[in-house]
Amino acid sequence: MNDIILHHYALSPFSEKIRTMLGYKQLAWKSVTQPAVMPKPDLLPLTGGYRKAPVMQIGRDIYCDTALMSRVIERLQPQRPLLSAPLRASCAAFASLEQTLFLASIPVVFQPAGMKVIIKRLGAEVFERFRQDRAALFTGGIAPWPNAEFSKIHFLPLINALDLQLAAGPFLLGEAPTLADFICYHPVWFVLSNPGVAGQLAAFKNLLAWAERVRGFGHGTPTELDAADAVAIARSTAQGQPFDGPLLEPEKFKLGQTVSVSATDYGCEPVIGTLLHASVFELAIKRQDERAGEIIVHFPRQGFKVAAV
Ligand SMILES: N[C@@H](CCC(=O)N[C@@H](CS)C(=O)NCC(=O)O)C(=O)O
Repeated sequence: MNDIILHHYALSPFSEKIRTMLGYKQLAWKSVTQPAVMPKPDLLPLTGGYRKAPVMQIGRDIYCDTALMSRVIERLQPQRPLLSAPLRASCAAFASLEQTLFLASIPVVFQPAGMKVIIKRLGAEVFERFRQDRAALFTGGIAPWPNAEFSKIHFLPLINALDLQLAAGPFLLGEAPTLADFICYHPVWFVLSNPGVAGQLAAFKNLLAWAERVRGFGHGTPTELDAADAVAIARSTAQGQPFDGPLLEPEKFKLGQTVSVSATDYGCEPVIGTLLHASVFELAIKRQDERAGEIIVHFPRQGFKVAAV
């Protein structure tokens, strides 16, 4: 099975980044709704511990982090390119802004008026679990839990810069969308999709028109898939996906060695397996899971660390 399977949940901004990219690429995909908080009993057998959303699956290959998913989507559907060579560094520059913009959007949404909407959507009990879950998510990594002060000094100045740049053209880097648009869209979507706080972006007319354009790409053609069926698909797929980029053995680690790979920012649960590939783009490890069978888990090289086990 070579279908794209996206493990995600409706409220997740990074998931919206990938859903919208799948829309722009006009792709069909399978949609698995995962919990917004731990435990995630049908996700962890696939990832081996990585718990963030979204996660992309193709057969027994599991892709963690939207930076890597974007590259895979571009490989699977090269038409309507998002990463053309002359704009690579510009997209990389936007990628380095992504976390600041995303983290700065959180306190905006979690102001009392926005929180009211979220509590209504999640229910008070899940919301309380959500709060505790997110406090745990931000322990052990280098990214601090974003507070109102962080948001104040970053969110509106960045939004204002995007708005000014969007006066020059329909998309951030010109006439056609690029990865930069999807990188910046999801934190804006997070605020705009919450009626309690959406009005705070009302003055940014170019940004609003652009967000409407990106929203118009839709989500492609998703079909619901049960989480347990996704695990069964992994188990029954023998064929693997290609690795991304030429081998570039990390200094201290040899292919075939048992390693742990973990994010460095937040949600840093280590995933342990045998190192299969290491390039400038990705780290891939093989692991064996009781339910899912032999799984290949892929991580971007940037933002992840490898340690010997
Ligand atoms: N760098 C990651 C960030 C993903 C991320 O922060 N996702 C949030 C949801 S939007 C998350 O995982 N929150 C905790 C959870 O859903 O369990 C990526 O690009 O995929």
